[in-house]
Amino acid sequence: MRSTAALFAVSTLVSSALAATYPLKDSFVGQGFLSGFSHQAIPDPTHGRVNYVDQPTALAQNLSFATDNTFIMRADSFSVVDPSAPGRNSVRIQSNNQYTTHVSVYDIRHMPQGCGTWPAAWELGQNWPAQGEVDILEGTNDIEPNQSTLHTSANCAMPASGLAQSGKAVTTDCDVAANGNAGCGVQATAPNSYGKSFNGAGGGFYAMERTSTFIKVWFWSRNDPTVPADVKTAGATVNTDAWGTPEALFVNDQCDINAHFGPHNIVINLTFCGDWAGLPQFYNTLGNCPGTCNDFVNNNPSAFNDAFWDIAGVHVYE
Ligand SMILES: *[C@@H]1O[C@H](CO)[C@@H](O)[C@H](O)[C@H]1NC(C)=O
Ligand SMILES: *[C@@H]1O[C@H](CO)[C@@H](O)[C@H](O)[C@H]1NC(C)=O
Ligand SMILES: CC(=O)N[C@H]1CO[C@H](CO)[C@@H](O)[C@@H]1O
Repeated sequence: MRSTAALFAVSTLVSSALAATYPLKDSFVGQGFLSGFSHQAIPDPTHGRVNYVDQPTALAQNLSFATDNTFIMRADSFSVVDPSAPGRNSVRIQSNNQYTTHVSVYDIRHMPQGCGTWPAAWELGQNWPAQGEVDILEGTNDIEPNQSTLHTSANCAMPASGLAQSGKAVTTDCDVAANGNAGCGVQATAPNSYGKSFNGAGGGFYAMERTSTFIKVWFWSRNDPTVPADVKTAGATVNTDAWGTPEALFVNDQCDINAHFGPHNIVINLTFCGDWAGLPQFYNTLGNCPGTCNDFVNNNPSAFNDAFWDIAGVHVYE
């Protein structure tokens, strides 16, 4: 009995250690974003005041800019937009590869800020909402929280409390048809996790681990002494067991994760106004922004000087 128990304990340890160690699959750095991702010149389904441009246009207007170690993508900050035009020029990129069980690490130096901005780093399937959506970093109008959210088809929910996460569950039904597509969201409590505070600290690291039984999101500010070494410097593997309590934990108690999440592409975008950022309670009240969102975006190009992503790298382990 004793030796069986000991053997069992050893094999459990070994398999859980293996389960949390992932080898590097794709590393996107600098010009790698021009070949590993596609610029998507598509309309915003959430009705943003945006005109996403294709890669040649983005490069010609310097809205996308790549060197060996930097990728920048941003809003047009030099044009007044005609009210009859679709919106302010901006960039949306989507990874060419898809991932199921994986870890993605986002090393971000600067995220878009300013009134009317709605930036997001997220992952989703080609068939929405059947294949699900994981919003890793998303917000509007410089309002600091910092929220991670799942959006799914019916019958997927999260417990309201009792999870091993440092953030706070704000909504629990992940079904896009419930609560006006609020999804199941967790607000971060970490300082500097969004907007001006994030940028003031030199940005930081977001990481997401997705398995068939859970989804976790972590955040570390740039100079946080607890940034794990394998997050700070991308290497051959990551070991998520050593990363501590995640900001957000989504579990499969009331949600069959395999059934609600298909193969995902990584998407990084910046839209303006629309169904979230443009609502008066977010734009005017919480965001403290003037007038109406669409007018502001049309008429104030220089207000978008800081509406850019500066990405040091996105690393995917599988
Ligand atoms: C851009 O990001 C926001 C936030 O996730 C999203 O709601 C919106 O639909 C996106 N726009 C496009 C075209 O993907
Ligand atoms: C394009 O943007 C980069 C990064 O902001 C900047 O360093 C560079 O000078 C810009 N190039 C031009 C031609 O404006
Ligand atoms: C830095 C920051 O704004 N953190 C916020 C994250 O979200 C929580 C919950 O809403 C806020 O209390 C924090 O201020």
